[in-house]
Amino acid sequence: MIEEFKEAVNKGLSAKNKNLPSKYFYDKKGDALFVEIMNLPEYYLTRAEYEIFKNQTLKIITSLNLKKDTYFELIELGAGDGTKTKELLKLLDKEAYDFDYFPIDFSQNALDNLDKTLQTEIPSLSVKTKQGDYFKVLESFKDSKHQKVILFLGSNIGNMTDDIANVFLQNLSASLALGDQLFLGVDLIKAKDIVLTAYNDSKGITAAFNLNLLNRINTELKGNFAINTFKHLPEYDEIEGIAKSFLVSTKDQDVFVEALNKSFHFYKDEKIHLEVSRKYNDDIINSIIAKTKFKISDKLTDSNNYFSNYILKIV
Ligand code: AVJ
Repeated sequence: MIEEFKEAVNKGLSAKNKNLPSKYFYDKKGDALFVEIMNLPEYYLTRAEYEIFKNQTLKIITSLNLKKDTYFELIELGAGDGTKTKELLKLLDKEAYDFDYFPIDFSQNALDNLDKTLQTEIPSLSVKTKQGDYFKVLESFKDSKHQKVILFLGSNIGNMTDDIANVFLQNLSASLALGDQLFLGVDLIKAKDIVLTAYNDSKGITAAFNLNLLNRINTELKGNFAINTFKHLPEYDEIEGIAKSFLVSTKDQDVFVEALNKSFHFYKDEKIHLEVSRKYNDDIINSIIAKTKFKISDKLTDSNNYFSNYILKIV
């Protein structure tokens, strides 16, 4: 893991257009900052998707065409704390649907916590946690002939460029069978002021979340970034529907990273690109599933029209 991080930092900071991958945001401090982000008034995504799970729970079940007498596997990629999913799990359990819930996560700790809360809140639910890489874990389902519903929520897919999302969905589609479904949560393309504010909150939590990556380089790779000489800069192109986060060097400077035995020059106003947060509509969803066996079969949207859960079915 540390070798992979080292490689990524070297490659990203040596590039002409400097960049650092957003997947490294999530260390212990980053996880805690992301929880704070989800509770920010400006960060509408989590609340919008929760509203769908809370207010349209029955509609989720009917849209997925679930039947009480047909066993299915409910598999969640990156389950987190399960706040949204719990609304669905409670109703499925109450109505005696025949299924097992398989939360998949890299973090065994996250899975243990989820398992514990589910055992107390929904004691009769069958939970089978799976730790590891999404595709390695999905491999292990290949021999099962049961109907599958995959949950991939939170617009987490938005951190992938469309090319990468395309490959991701091709791989996912290849590991599924006819009739299997993907329940995909995505943030929708909307006005610039709403999106930009979500990534530029007044308390500076999102800034700290981005700057934490420089902290990680300092502590894990013995870097000497002067954190206060970099500023958070979010951008959003309303036409293409992509939000991007950058850190900008406020002065001309060199940064030394001991683990790489290398220094990196930053000129004043030079940007490091950290994150893409793609926003979607039907056309973009159709374009990223074009080379897969998925077809849009339904979608649910919150009352503000901010966020959608698409049901993509293998046909
Ligand atoms: C968890 C990837 C959906 O892109 O909106 C929140 C992460 N970044 N604020 C997003 C994030 C800045 C978030 N995702």
